[in-house]
Amino acid sequence: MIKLHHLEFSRSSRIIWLCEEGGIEYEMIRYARDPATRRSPPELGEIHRLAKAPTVEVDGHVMVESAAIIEYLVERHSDGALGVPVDHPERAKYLEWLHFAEGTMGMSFIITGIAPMVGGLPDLLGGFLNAEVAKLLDHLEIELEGKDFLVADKFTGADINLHYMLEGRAALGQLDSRPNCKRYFETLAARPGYQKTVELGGPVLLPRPR
Ligand SMILES: N[C@@H](CCC(=O)N[C@@H](CS)C(=O)NCC(=O)O)C(=O)O
Repeated sequence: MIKLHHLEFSRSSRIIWLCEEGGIEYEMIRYARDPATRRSPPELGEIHRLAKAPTVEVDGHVMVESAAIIEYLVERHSDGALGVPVDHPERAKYLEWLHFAEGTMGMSFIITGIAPMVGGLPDLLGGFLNAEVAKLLDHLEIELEGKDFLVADKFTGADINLHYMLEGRAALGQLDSRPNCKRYFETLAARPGYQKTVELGGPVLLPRPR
């Protein structure tokens, strides 16, 4: 049985969602964020020195890094339905999107998502990162034209990984001018698996200060 270390308001919601939709049995251990620093608590650091969420104990390993965890659990602990087989014509595209969320998207999306909560960004850096976010969302908007899912005409782990990155964008109203991104975000959020995730793990985003 997999042990999922879940931090409230965090990326580890992705793994709840994956397990719920992929029929993967898991035990969840919950952690609260430090109310002042918003960091993970020291107890999570006892499981893995980075104290990051998600952290998963599986097959004798302690794994961090959402995309790696998704790939491993889909291949080793499910029937593979949430992945794309190695010989599928869209396998390369699946891997690209699975890793895109934390790779190319991660830095600008996370920093501009946190910025309003910590007093904003200096103009030069804000300008650079906001332009980057706009470019990446425009790219996604084109990719999603006429599609319900990123790849292979089905819901996959790549959708789960990317959806987390859109949570902050939706909260900032940045999907409103991008109909394909908005439709995609809302359609995935309406899935029973996502609803169950929020029910079990709580809201995905930290509440925003008023
Ligand atoms: N690239 C990693 C990022 C992991 C990460 O930064 N997780 C955040 C939660 S969203 C975290 O653990 N923050 C608490 C902390 O670092 O103290 C992944 O995709 O799993």
